[in-house]
Amino acid sequence: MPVNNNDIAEVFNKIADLLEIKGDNPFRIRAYRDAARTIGGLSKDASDLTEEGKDLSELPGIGKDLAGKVKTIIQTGTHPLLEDLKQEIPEELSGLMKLQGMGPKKVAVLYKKLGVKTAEELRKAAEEQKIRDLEGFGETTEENIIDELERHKGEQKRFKLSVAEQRVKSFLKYMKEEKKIKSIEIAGSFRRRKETVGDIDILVTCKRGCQVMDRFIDYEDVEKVISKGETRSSVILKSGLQVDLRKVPQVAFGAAMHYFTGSKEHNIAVRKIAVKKNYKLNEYGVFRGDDRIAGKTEKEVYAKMDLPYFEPELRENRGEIKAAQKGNLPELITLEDIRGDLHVHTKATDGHYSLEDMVKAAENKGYEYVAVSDHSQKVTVANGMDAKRLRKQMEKIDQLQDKSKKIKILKSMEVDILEDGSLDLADEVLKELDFTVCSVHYNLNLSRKKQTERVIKAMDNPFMNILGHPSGRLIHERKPLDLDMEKIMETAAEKKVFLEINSHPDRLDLNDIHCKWAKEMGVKTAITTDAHSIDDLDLMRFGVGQARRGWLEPGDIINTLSWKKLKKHFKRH
Ligand code: DGT
Ligand code: CA
Ligand code: CA
Ligand code: ZN
Repeated sequence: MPVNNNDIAEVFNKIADLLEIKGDNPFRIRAYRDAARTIGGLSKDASDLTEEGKDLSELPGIGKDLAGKVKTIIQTGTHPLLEDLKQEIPEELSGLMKLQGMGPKKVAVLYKKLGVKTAEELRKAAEEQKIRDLEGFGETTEENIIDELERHKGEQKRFKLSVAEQRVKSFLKYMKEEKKIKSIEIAGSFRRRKETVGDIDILVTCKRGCQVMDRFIDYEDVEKVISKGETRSSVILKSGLQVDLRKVPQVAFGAAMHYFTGSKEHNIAVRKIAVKKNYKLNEYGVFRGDDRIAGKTEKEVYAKMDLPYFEPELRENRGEIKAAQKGNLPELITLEDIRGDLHVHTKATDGHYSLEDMVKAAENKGYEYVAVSDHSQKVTVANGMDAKRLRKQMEKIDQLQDKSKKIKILKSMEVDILEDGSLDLADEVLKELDFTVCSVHYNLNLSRKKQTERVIKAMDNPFMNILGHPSGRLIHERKPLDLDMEKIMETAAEKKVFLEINSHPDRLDLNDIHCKWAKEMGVKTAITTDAHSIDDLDLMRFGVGQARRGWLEPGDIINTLSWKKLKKHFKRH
């Protein structure tokens, strides 16, 4: 099967997990994690790159040794090192490490003392109160474990949009080689750009004699065929992702797209309108009696309901139908509206590329501006910048700006919000920047009252411009900070602080609901990538998707403005 970047990253992460449980050298573990991140973040498949003869050891964090390992993984789907480690340590333990509060040390103790390997065994041990007496644990830890397991129930089967996107890309490429397929489109939550997807729904129309279902189940990446029929088949890919394929006649393609794009709640709301008009609406079309009066395109289906076309991201039954009936549907932001990236890291802290490389890459994307926003000291990166190093970076930016005529390089920093709500650097140096992104990176477990006060206090500082990844959550990995978001947004509106929509597919923070709230509360947002590498600059599409799900229009997003206009918004003092 085609080994894609996520597969490779997964092997490296698993190696790192198992080494960590073993208590191996932290630098070695770090090297595997960095490699996983580099490969996982590439916009081209590593297997294609090697085929083209590119030397992978030129990638940041990938030396000769790791490049060799990548090759082995591409060829075999795994690596002997991982297989050896699995002999020593049950690989399921790496799954347990994903639970909040469960580090490698704890997992190792649970395994050694209680033989716990799986989530089920962990739950049992916690419920039988066997964990509280282990060294380094306690009653609270035991209760937290049960809460965590509850929280993860059901969600484990969902896939991050970015992961699904990679699988879908390879799959579509494969299917499109069949020339008798007329059209092939993705529906479901994937089309609605939901941050995680349960499965992938695909619709095809075919010319006569097309063996589309045979081709579908013959795909190399298929692990298991759940069902195969004339018009519908379902498979599970090796990654565990389910794909449903439906063959529909051309005349019903729009109706089927409408039905299978969902959401279910949106469909039900539209069907209610159909019923009122004495029509029948289903995946085959709109019917008056036995006559199909619409079905070829989604637009004509909606038109029969006296509704306009809805962008898929709006179809969540969150008021879109009422808004449309009043003629108030938003004109959603698109990727093309974005004029620059306001959150980019370089090698000076934890990025993988130099200032020059990142600026050049942003310029190649056609951006008007790019902001260099490396970390301040307090965050847990080893080499966060103090005032002296920041000033040095500003000098470097000035020099580079002299040579770069096409792009404006903005001086910024991702400044830590300290526990007491003060910022990690003094105003004297912050005021020399064009603007700041300020984020919470540690002390994540404060009470709602304290955490909210912390962020609000930070907004008092006139040099704070953007609140970085406001909720702090990591999808499937870390729950959001306990924050009174309404209060945060009220304050942000009042103080003219902007909220970030961080496009990283693990973050997507603000989430869709909060994006919509922000707009309703008069808060503007910045869609950024938080890029740590050149390829990360392409993550913008995920943030734009999230913003669209939150009904945001170009006017709601500050980095659709020219620098000349944007500049004024950053002057709070
Ligand atoms: P997912 O896969 O959980 O991320 O979410 P979806 O929205 O892709 O849901 P899925 O795959 O179960 O079904 C695809 C679409 O099919 C769904 O968005 C709407 C439509 N659909 C499924 N079941 C029903 C139903 O019972 N009633 C209606 N009206 N539509 C349904
Ligand atoms: Ca689905
Ligand atoms: Ca489905
Ligand atoms: Zn950052």
